[in-house]
Amino acid sequence: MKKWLLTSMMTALGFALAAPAHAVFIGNIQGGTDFPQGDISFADSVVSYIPAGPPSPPHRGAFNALGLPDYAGGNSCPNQANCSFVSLGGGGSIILQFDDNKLTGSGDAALDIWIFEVGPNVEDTFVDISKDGINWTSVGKVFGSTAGIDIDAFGFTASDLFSFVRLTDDINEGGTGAGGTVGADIDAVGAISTVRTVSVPEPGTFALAGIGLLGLLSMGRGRLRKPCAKT
Ligand SMILES: [Ca+2]
Ligand SMILES: [Ca+2]
Ligand SMILES: [Ca+2]
Ligand SMILES: [Ca+2]
Repeated sequence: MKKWLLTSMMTALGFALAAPAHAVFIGNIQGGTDFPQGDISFADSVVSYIPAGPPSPPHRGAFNALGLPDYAGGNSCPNQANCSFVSLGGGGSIILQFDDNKLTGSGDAALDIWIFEVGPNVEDTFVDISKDGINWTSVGKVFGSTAGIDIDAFGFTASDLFSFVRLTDDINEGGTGAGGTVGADIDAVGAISTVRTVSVPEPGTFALAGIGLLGLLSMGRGRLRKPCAKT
């Protein structure tokens, strides 16, 4: 069976494909770190965004904190679509969710989560994590720029699975006055220690995939069957 066909069928049936075998360095022009699980490590959706201040409209695109870091040095964005970060404002906050992965501890003092805070001003950000989006635990703060936190230091282990991260600008640090990018500026959030999660297809999807698989196998058999020798 062709490899692409097998891959497509495995994906349709909800199997996880093998994770990268080695850590991949991922960062922006201000820094980064190795992410053993690659691209999936990053936050996938915005739960809430409560800017304070607030920053100017081009710097209020909460979606700019999702996915891979992409800050390249532009500090005054023309609009949200052409911006790489979201500004929280003095004391503002954002809650991000991991959809295809979960943040975990590492079982040691290695850093587990990395916050990409960007721009010329170093702006401290409080970090809280949650398994259910309701109960939160503070894991301290990052002191601006791109930086990581070891969540094992707060009593967690590799068996703790977190889906939510809340970032809150420290109103007593960094720029607090008026300005388009007041408060911490978030480009991306990545889970260094992470597990891949696999969505479970609906029962109907399994049935359809199974029928499709049987059909493909019978087609393959038909093509491979040797023609009967003429008598
Ligand atoms: Ca992800
Ligand atoms: Ca750790
Ligand atoms: Ca700022
Ligand atoms: Ca970004």
